[in-house]
Amino acid sequence: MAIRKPEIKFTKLFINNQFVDSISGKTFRTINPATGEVLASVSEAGQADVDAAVNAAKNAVKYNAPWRTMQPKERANLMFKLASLIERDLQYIASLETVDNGQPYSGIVNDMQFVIDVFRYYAGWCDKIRGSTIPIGGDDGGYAYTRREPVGVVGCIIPWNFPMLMLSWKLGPALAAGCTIVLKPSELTPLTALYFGSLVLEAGFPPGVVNVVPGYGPTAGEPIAYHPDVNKIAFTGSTQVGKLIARAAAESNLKRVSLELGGKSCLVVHDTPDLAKAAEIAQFASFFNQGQNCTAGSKIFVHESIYDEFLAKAKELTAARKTGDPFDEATMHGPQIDQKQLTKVLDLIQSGIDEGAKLEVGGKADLKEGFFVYPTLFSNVNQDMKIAQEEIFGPVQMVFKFSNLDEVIDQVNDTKYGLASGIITSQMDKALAYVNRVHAGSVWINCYDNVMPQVPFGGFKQSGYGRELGEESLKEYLEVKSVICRPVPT
Ligand code: TXE
Repeated sequence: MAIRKPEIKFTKLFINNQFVDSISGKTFRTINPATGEVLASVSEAGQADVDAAVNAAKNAVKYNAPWRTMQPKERANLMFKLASLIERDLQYIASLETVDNGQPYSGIVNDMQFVIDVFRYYAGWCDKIRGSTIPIGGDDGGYAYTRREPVGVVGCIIPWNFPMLMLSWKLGPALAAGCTIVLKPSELTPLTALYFGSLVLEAGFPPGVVNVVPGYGPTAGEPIAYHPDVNKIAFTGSTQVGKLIARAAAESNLKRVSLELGGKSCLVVHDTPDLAKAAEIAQFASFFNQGQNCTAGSKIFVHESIYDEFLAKAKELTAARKTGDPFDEATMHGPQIDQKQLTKVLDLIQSGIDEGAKLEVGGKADLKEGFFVYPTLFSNVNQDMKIAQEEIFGPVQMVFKFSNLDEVIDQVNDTKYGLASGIITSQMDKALAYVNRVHAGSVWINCYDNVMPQVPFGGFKQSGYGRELGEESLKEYLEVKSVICRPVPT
């Protein structure tokens, strides 16, 4: 059962398996976006705390440290244990995330199940990471082989839109690979990552394997990105900060980098025997987590033969999305994360109106309390408008009319991003042509946002590089060492 006022048990930094105050003694406040109420004051990490966390992580990944010398199955057992502890506390963690993040509780419960699945999926990989033997010719029995070794200390910098999910997408493969972690959760949602620290301790991970340092981007994130002893950064966030991370890596120690950044994704509704179902898929694409989703399919291209009927259904569904208390079971739509995001979304909506798009539903905020923006629907949107080009990261759906699939693919690709895309059609030739031509890391046919632990996820173009999830993601946390072995010289 949901807990409306979950007790906040951990607010200090988690370094070397201990909860500690920040060295500066500074704290920052985290707020419930549904009410504006201050939830807690959390220790704020700075350079000195990051140094301490990196040092702990560096010691924990040394060749003779317990984490490096244990059997892969022991590493797997720790990860399975961690997954079971998250499962044990699912309702508490989901409640904590609901108050800190604002997504409706039911959605967060689904996220937590996904988190558990991710840790179990990667726990299964621990004893399956292997190299290869490679023939090198000759008659002396010499051979070459490769080893896959942990990349070392991984700095994970994650956003606020799916706090625990983003944590698991990085820590799952990184821990399976044998790396150690310095995690910086978003300053807007630090609470579940700190609770997670307590579960790491309870599960029995050696000290220093996982460290959690909440704080701000420039003062806690940047020191991680520039740190000479961090071997890799796994980042999810804005394209703007992604570029800063890439620069920091280049200017420091050429640490490895994987970036999961913004998007501007489209769903094409070409033809369908069930228009209501297609409209529901489009609702999920645009409005899931209040549109605060890097894969948000905010642009819906609908074939002219079904456009009028689709738009009518989209209006009805958008207007019916119940907005309000994230703990209410009927709620489909919670608040934006903070005032800054609310203002950004409202400004973009206003730009759409000013540039001549037709506002069909919503378009305004509920200013009573919290950061609520009503689900918003536009038609008559032009490709050149700001709302059609920029990532809104808010609850805005745009419905476009098209007549021919070739012309729509050019419009779908007309963006600096390339994260995700979808098509609804009963004609497989159309779907496959779409898959072939679209520039996106994930393409969904007759579904949207269908993400699972075993399937890689990531972007083309300025949506980033590297992949999360699946076997693919493990490679981001492993170095390949080539060994050439010849007989003893006689
Ligand atoms: O992101 P930031 P913000 C997009 C979305 C949103 C916009 C701004 O369009 O409206 O970005 O959101 C840390 N060095 N996405 O400002 O700043 C920061 O503390 C190191 C899409 O919240 O990128 C946080 O932990 N780290 C995205 C993380 O980066 C720094 C999810 C993300 O924050 C830093 C979130 C620095 N200089 C926003 N500055 C997605 N891909 O899902 C900030 N950070």
